[in-house]
Amino acid sequence: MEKRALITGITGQDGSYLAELLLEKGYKVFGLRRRTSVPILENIEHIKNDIEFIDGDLLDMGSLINAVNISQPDEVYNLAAQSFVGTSWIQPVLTGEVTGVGVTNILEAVRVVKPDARFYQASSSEMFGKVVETPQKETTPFYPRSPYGVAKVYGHWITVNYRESFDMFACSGILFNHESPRRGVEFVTRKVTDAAARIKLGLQKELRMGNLDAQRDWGFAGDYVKAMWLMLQQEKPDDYVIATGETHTVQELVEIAFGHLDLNWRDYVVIDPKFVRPAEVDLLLGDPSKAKQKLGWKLDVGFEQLVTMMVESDLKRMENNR
Ligand code: NAP
Ligand code: F7E
Repeated sequence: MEKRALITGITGQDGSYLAELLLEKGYKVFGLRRRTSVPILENIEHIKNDIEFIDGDLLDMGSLINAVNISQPDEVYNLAAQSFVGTSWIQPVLTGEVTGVGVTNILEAVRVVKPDARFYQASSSEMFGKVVETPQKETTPFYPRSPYGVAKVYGHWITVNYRESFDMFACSGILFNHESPRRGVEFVTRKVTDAAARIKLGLQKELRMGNLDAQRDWGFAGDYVKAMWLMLQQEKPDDYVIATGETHTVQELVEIAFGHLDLNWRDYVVIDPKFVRPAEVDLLLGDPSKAKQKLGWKLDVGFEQLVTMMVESDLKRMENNR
């Protein structure tokens, strides 16, 4: 029988790749969508006619009950969040409500309406923050460094708690940074690839950046949504770290992106304190051994391939718009 999935955050980067994956697998896909004055469907324009949208918001419990009721899902993927770390210092309460308590809202809707649905929570390597061990794995204690990280720790533990309290099939995927041409332009990878393309085409003169020494474990979003699906196909619910097992500095990212377009990044990058965070996560490096062994998950796209893919995509988009 056709499987049914409800995705919150379907208009975001991961929602779009996950929807593609589930449609390819023959799922009936429902997407929770917030009301906006103009539709933001850029990431899912190509598949929008295959998705059944349900209006709702993680802050509005009634709308979530309605969404679970209409979709009667076998699987629920909670990808919705205020997901930008920088904004979480400017809107800490909203971030706590959406990214943290919002998880309880959707878990409650599932518990009340369709308790046998399998549930995926989009947890984050930001929970490790000021890391207490390297590499970070499922057993590494959390030490979040931003209101976003703090909210994600709440979301993680409430997911574990619903699994233990109500015997729900609830999984928490602790995903390290993952990127793609569909990444929001304020995140560092896309900010850099977009700027490099603009500078190459003479549309921008400089790139203002924050801390170039931060290190991240960056993978490709298309590979990471496969891990989300795999978690919900197992016999038992569990938590998994999803990462590449490699770390790179922001400076390396800049070098590769500009170098790919034969530009010397030092001629264009300006450090601007505005982009330096009140508390930084200096180093993230994940250990994906458990996911590789238990889920059979593997990566297809490496770091350099990811960055050049994003540069090429931004360049093409800008050339087409000229
Ligand atoms: P994203 O592109 O920022 O997408 C976030 C989605 O959440 C958007 O569809 C957004 O809708 C929706 N949303 C925001 N507030 C909402 C609300 N109050 N009610 C309902 N929907 C709301 O994020 P992403 O990169 O795809 O990440 C997906 C999830 O994984 C997020 O929970 C993020 O925190 C988490 N995560 C991401 C990474 C990563 O590296 N990408 C790593 C670990 C964890 P609009 O389009 O209407 O704004
Ligand atoms: O920053 C540094 C910045 O904003 C990466 C989200 O998806 O991944 C993401 O969170 C690093 C940080 O992502 C700029 O200080 C330097 O050290 O791309 P980012 P993030 O904060 O790691 C995790 C796993 C999530 O869960 C989140 O949802 O880059 N950096 N200069 C800069 N960052 C930005 N954005 N802009 C700069 O100019």
